[in-house]
Amino acid sequence: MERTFVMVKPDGVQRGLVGEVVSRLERKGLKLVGMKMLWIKKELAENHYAEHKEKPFFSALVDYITSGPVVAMVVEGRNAIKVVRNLVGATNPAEAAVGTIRGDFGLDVGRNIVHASDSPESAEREISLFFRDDEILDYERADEPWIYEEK
Ligand code: D4T
Repeated sequence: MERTFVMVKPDGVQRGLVGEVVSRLERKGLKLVGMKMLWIKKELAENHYAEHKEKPFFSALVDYITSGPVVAMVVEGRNAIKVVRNLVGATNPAEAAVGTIRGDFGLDVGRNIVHASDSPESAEREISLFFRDDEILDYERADEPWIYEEK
């Protein structure tokens, strides 16, 4: 099983899409093992997006992600990192496939609704930026035998 970090960004919260995003993850069979609402401070935003520090869109990106509350999640499942990236869709919602979250709900790369980790390294880094160990819960979902043929 793999864990990944997912976040409904301020535009997703303001547009009432939290339930839609969570629902798509749950219906896929992925398990929520951590969840919180928070208002990201500048320092955490700069840390989270450190890889983009030199990019021209960096300060707009930090302003956007700190502009309102977000919902942060840890999501678990087989191949969760890749599976969630596929559910989320391409970075630019205008180009994201129909059926993905960004493809169905967005138009602008600077308002792309949701974040998801893109590798095991970034998942580990991002989970530890947003969650303490005791905020991530270990439990079985009742439908797991109906989602996975083998454990
Ligand atoms: P995040 O990290 O937000 O899930 O998005 P992605 O993983 O899909 O994409 P990314 O890291 O390449 O970009 C991070 C973030 O920057 C915004 N962005 C990106 C932007 O505003 N203008 C741009 O030209 C690019 C490439 C969107 C996502």
